[in-house]
Amino acid sequence: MTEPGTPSSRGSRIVDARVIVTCPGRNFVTLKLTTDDGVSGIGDATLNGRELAVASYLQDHVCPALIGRDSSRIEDTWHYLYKGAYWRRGPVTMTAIAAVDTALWDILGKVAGLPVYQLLGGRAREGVTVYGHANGRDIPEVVDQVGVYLELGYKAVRVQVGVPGLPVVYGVSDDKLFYEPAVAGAAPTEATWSTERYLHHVPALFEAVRDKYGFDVRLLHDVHHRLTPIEAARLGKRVEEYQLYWLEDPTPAESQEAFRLIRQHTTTPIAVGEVFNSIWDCQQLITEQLVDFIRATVVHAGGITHLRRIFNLAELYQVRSGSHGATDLSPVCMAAALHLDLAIPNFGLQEYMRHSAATDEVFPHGYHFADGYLHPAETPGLGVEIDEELAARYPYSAAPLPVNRLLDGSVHSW
Ligand code: KDG
Ligand code: MG
Repeated sequence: MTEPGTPSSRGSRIVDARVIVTCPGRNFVTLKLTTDDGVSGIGDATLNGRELAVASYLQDHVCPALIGRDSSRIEDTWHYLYKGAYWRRGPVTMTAIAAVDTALWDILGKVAGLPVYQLLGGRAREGVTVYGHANGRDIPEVVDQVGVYLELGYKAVRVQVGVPGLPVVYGVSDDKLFYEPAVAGAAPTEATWSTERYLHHVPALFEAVRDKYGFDVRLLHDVHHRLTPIEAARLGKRVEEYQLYWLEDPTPAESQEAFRLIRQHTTTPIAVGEVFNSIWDCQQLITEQLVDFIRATVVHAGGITHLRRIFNLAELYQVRSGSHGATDLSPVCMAAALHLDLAIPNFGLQEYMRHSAATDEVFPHGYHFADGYLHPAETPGLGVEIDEELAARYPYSAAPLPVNRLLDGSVHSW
């Protein structure tokens, strides 16, 4: 047996591990690893509203332990960080592990001279179907916005509408090609919510969009964890005739068995998982086929290595992927997601919210959109870099996510 670390089994050594925090319009945390061969790889470590917790976890606890490690031992490093910390799971830990894992895949691709998807088994499809976000203060505005996305070539569109009597509603903003819920300031802003008003209003949105555009476009909707299981069941049943591609996060998923009740009442497909950070968050959801799409993502679910494990389990139960891809997931995460999306057999759909021009400049990347699909770069590694000089010009600026309250003042899920 070859001893770990003997020359025949060895990749290059990590000699530098650095955390870069930048705010080109919104905060991003990036880990950059460099080897003794001068090869660098990057990983996204952004946890929206809690960025500095991950930066510190990496800087203070992970980076020192990475120096001298063999960069090719991706699986070993994953377990070294997961089991070695003793304290398992959780968004901060799993985002930090994800950043290391992603950077190591990037390095491996560069060393091999191959795009990462080739290392994952190669292309299982021609492109990654993505969905865009049509939103508006009222139904006619959303209907118009759906038209904008169809013109751009999108084959799937998420629709979100303002609710009469509620001043701010998740997913509805003046920005149309991207949406940023985190608001600059030390303390969170507050929103108000009425389930009754929402449930009364939202079915009319689907009716209007289907009336205008027919059934060729995939339609999605994000409930953003705001309903109880029986309310979600009612909504799913009510909108069945509009044939949604998925209804997202209908109820909080800490209790996985809650989804059984929704399932008993409706055939509307269910997607869940953007806040999941490990396979244990969705084991029951998958093995009991309580959902149709798993929306966990590279940056928050332990990197390419662990997310692939989740998708592999899901494949056994005909559950497809539907990875989260909002603007708070940096272009580094998006690039990594695309390589995985291209290679797994049970890909469903990928969220794609465009980044601002400033973000794209800080993270030059080779992935591109064409005719409803995203295509990863064909260059070795992930095909995304960070312009550190430019990044340094945008210092961190606190921006927490909002807190949500019912009309009587009770704190509700946001
Ligand atoms: O940071 C939170 C956002 O990423 C989230 O609110 C976006 O729900 C979201 C989605 O589906 O994109
Ligand atoms: Mg969502």
